[in-house]
Amino acid sequence: MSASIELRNKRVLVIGLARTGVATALFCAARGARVTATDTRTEKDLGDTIAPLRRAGVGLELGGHREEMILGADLIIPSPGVPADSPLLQFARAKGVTVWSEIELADRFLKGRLIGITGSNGKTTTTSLIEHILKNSGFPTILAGNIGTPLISCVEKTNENTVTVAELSSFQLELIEKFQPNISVFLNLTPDHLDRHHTLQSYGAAKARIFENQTETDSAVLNADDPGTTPYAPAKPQVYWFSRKQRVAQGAFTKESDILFRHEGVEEAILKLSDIPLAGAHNVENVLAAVAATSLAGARPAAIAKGVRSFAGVEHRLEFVAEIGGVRYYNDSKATNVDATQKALEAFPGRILIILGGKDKSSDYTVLQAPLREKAILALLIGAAAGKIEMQIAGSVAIEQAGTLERAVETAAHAARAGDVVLLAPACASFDQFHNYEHRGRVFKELVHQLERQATSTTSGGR
Ligand code: UMA
Ligand code: ADP
Repeated sequence: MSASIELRNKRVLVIGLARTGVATALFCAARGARVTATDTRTEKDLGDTIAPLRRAGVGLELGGHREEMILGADLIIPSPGVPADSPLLQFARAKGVTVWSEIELADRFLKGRLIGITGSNGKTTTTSLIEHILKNSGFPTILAGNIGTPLISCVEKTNENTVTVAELSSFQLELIEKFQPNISVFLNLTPDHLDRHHTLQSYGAAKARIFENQTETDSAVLNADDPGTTPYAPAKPQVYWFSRKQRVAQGAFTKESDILFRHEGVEEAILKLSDIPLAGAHNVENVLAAVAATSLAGARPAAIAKGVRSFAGVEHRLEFVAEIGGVRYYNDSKATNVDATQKALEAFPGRILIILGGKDKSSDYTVLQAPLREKAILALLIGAAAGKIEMQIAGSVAIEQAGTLERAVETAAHAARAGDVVLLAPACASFDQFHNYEHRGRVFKELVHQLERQATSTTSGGR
């Protein structure tokens, strides 16, 4: 945790009025700051969300941002959705105005300990698992951050005993100053959000800022098997590794059928690989990271093992939906980048009918050629990226241009036979056809449940 600051009478400008902005403006106003909040959306677009701000005396500038607002501010807190290199924020920096993300502000007020988790994929799963293990070990925990609850909205609930487990995105980490988790986890680095960060290097550097202010009394957990993250190993905090492939000097690793934690030369068996209830090697990595972080936080091996065994997974992440006529359906709608889709393909032995497509994020789908050739029997393409994907995976697997999710599920159900897997792991964002990935996942599940109902009624009707 970093040093607190006095907000009384500070002129704070909050940019963006969704979850982060509303929580931040209310927090600052409650501490006596003179808060102005601005959004490109109009009052009509924002609807009821701004009523509490008005009641708290927050000044509102809606329907756009003006440079004059910058000149009148001591501190600017943009929402994660506001690009850090936007002309407005560049202007603020040029004028010497402090620009912080909301996690920087929150960290100055949080009590207790903070565990921060970042990476390209697996953040939500690992953050949820760490919190689940610690809560079941008897620690008073809070789950927050990029997972959907702004860290700032949790500050009041913390005390000296609290362990706050926070998912952290590159958008949040790129605008920190003294943010300092007690335990940091950097899971992996693969291409994503290149529309915002432009290069993998600047995306990785933003994430690696999680270590920047940690000291010798803090711990950092990194993936020894991921060449994307190992170069970011920090000098100051105690470094712990996790690995599926090798014994590590300090940290968590697999040995035959066991997961062990090694600390100060002592190795302790924590659980069996067969205890992990989630599919896929990538989930073994998430469990290893969680074993390291929770061991460092003080959880006992038996409690960690119990926590892993009882973890139900998170909705829309390789989520089992139903088995119909021997065909298993999985919803991995959160596979919004190529790496996550590749991991989903690797999680099954073969004969996969995969639904791909949606809104492209300047991704390179040629990476999918090899796993598709090896594991898939049919790719059903949907959404705006379907044309690009077809060009980039051509020749690796049979392709069907399905257009919509409805058509893709229908076609897959006809083409699949007992033993096959129908997998929604689209490698794209959802915004071309859905509100978000949750919406896409829910629509998929409903379509599968419709098939299930039809199958049941056909079976019972035939009796
Ligand atoms: N806006 C402006 N000016 C701009 C840009 C946006 O006023 O130049 C306004 C928009 O009109 C809108 C608001 O800003 O009203 C949107 O802000 P936001 O997108 O930051 O929305 P929040 O609800 O505050 O959500 C953010 C995170 N969003 C993003 O990172 C894009 C949420 O992560 C996070 O859960 C939440 O804070 C709480 O911490 C979402 C996400 O997609 C789930 N994250 C990315 C990911 O996981 O891949 C990083
Ligand atoms: P994030 O919060 O980083 O987006 P999630 O846990 O929500 O991570 O998972 C996002 C997608 O990545 C899902 O498709 C999931 O199956 C996949 N995934 C989960 N863990 C990993 C991992 N360690 N490496 C690669 N992909 C992963």
